[in-house]
Amino acid sequence: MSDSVFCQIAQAPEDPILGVTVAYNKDPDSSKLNLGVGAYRTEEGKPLVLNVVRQAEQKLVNDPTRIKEYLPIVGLADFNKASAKLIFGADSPAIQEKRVATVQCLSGSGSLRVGGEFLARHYHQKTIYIPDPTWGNHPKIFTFAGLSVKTYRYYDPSTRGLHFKGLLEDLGNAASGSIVLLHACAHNPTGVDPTIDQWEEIRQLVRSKQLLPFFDSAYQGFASGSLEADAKPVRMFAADGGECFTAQSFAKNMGLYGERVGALSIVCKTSDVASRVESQLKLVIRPMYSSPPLHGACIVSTILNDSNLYNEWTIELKGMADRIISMRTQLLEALQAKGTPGDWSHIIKQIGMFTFTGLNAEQVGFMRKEYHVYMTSDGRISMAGLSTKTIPHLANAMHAAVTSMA
Ligand code: KET
Repeated sequence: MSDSVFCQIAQAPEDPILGVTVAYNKDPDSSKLNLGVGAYRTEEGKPLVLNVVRQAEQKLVNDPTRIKEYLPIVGLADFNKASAKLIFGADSPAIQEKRVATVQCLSGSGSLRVGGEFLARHYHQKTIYIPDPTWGNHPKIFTFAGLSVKTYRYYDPSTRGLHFKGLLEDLGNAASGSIVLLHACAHNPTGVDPTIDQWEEIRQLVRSKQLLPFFDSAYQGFASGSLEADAKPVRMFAADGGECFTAQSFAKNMGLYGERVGALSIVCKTSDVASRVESQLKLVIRPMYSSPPLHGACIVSTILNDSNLYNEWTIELKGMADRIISMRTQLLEALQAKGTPGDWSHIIKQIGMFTFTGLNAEQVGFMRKEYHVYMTSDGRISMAGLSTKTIPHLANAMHAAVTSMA
């Protein structure tokens, strides 16, 4: 047999986030704990399919008129309309004036990728500013979409809070027209969000410098438990009449991770521009994956367009958010009870799925080796993967890491 044509190919490293699950799955230890990927678990440590999702699926299965034809390139119309309403608000002038172009995409990641490629083709500025730090896939998605990626200061390790001054300086120094990626809420990985007053300052700066805001909304409802409160920053930008991009994911807030359902919305200044933008989005999507998948969009659309299911969803969503918040208190209390050195109050100040612990890569490695606790090497833990039962194990591991490796 001759050598493979790929014999020179190098072994690629695992993904920094999804690779944590790969390593976790290989670990035979029964006390192992996966706090890597941001995926919700119940108190029993099990993945959760929301009750409303089960109901919506039942409705779909029981409806004999449902068919499996291709969706249009832009996806399911009812899903697109309802998604835009969810993020911009039912009374949004931009929606009423038909200034929003919404296309169904492959979850949040696909929405970012389609938005990025559209910008690379049609926007005069090719630079996108992303926060430092940010979700690890952002720089890759935008680079492969054809944009050039720069960072703006976001997090201050000394305060474990927002580097607001640095953020304003860096965006203030960005070339006019630059694209700015903003996490709509529950910033990943830091769990640090601007206050509403800070958002207003950011908005004024963005508009005065004619920067183009691109919101990544992967956690609507997960930060505060309220869909409305978590959408506030996006709505402030949409309300000023200026243009903005939003990538929405239903992976977390409906627990539809594997269904890959999300939406890209582009708010334009006129309905005429919005319809031309939509026509060009189709030219981005068609050669990439032709059209999006049907099932997840039908589930979301069924829930968003039925007031009973919608109300039930908000309750289930609040239940998930509240459980995460209670994990924060419990972890802080467990560390305090052990007298773990350091100030851990950031655990309850941070918001959303993650705590950015401040543990370094060496401590993270120690916790994996000695305690079988898995997390990303930047010290991020998924609070959604914890339960009352597993908190003592995590607190022991953190205590040991801090005291033995300080
Ligand atoms: N944006 C952010 C900020 C984000 O954290 C994720 C996922 C996504 C977009 C994409 O999600 P999608 O499933 O494409 O809708 N974050 C978690 C999972 C992952 O890395 O894929 C995580 O950070 O663990």
